[in-house]
Amino acid sequence: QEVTTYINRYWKYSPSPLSIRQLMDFGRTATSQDSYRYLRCELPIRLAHIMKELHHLPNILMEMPSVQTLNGWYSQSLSELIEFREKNADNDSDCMVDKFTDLIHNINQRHSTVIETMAKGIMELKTVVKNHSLDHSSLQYFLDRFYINRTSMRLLITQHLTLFGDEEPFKRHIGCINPNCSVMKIVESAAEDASSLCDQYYMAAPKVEIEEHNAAGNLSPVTICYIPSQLHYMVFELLKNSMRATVEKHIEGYSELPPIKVIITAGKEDIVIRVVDRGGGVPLNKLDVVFSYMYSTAPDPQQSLFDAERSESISPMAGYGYGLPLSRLYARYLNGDLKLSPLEGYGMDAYIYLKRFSVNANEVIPVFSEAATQRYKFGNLSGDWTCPQ
Ligand code: W6P
Repeated sequence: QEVTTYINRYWKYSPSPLSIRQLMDFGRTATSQDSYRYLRCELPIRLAHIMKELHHLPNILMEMPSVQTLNGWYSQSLSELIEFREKNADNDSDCMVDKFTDLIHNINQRHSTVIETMAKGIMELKTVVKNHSLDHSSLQYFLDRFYINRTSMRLLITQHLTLFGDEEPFKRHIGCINPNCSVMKIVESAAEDASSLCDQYYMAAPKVEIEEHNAAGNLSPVTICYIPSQLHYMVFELLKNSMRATVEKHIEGYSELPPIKVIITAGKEDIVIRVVDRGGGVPLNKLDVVFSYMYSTAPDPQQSLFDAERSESISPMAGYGYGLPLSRLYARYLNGDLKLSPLEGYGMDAYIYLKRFSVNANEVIPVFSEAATQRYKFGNLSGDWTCPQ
């Protein structure tokens, strides 16, 4: 089919990941034509890479109605981008740029419910393969890559739309990037949001105590050049989980809820946000479940809104949904990480690692290659260690 030809043609090019620094410089100096020239190449390349991967999924997953729907959206968007590009190969006129801006605005709209739709596909899959004959780790591997790819494309498109389109930019922001984002302010507002949600659910919420240590000078607040909406999403998610665990563990106690302690640190390379709770933790060997899409226990993934970019983004208090795995992807997407260290029976230490300097906050995006194919063919190779139970 036509789309397959397109995929194979654009898959031959490697994606060009940017750093937050580059995105910012670009946002400050580039014209709408520059942006248009970059995106009309880069978007089809990133799309082709993830579609190639989508087509390597086990047939059983591809056959799920929701995954078919998704595949249709991706095919449509890739075709639109490539046909636009090939019709207007050397045409940089303002009118072309405007048409392109409309096109990617529509693409962003078309893909706005991708996460919910894929979650629905996984639910459909679970009703078909009852006994988990599907390799869980391959699915996890794919979804992590699929969602990072989507995040990356949405960021590029949103940057273009806020810089050159009708989308209203924030004051002092470069597109969705705040070059001087106060980590303390983000943590405070995430704590407020989590507290009020927790309060609605349980009529109680633990206090959040926040401390800050800046190795570059104890008096200066820790700031970072980052996408505030993504940072808020990650901190909110950790705090929500800590609050839920704390309230549920101490629900029958008459003593006060132990507070959640947050410490913000800045070193030479890293900014770390540590969230410490006394919510009882989890056993180390159940940690994977907390990050699993397949074993997600949230009530109904369709009901919740997932995107960090959406201001109304609300996720349910109950169960492990997609919040933690998606938060970890946001951290990893910009070359950071999110880690959990449980103290079973006692509580959890959670860490968000961020690159302090925007030159190091590079996009980390999937590339479809031989290595990825192997991963799907053979699953997670095992057999070189014994398996303790
Ligand atoms: C707990 C258990 C848990 C899971 C995920 C995140 C935070 C926490 N805290 O006690």
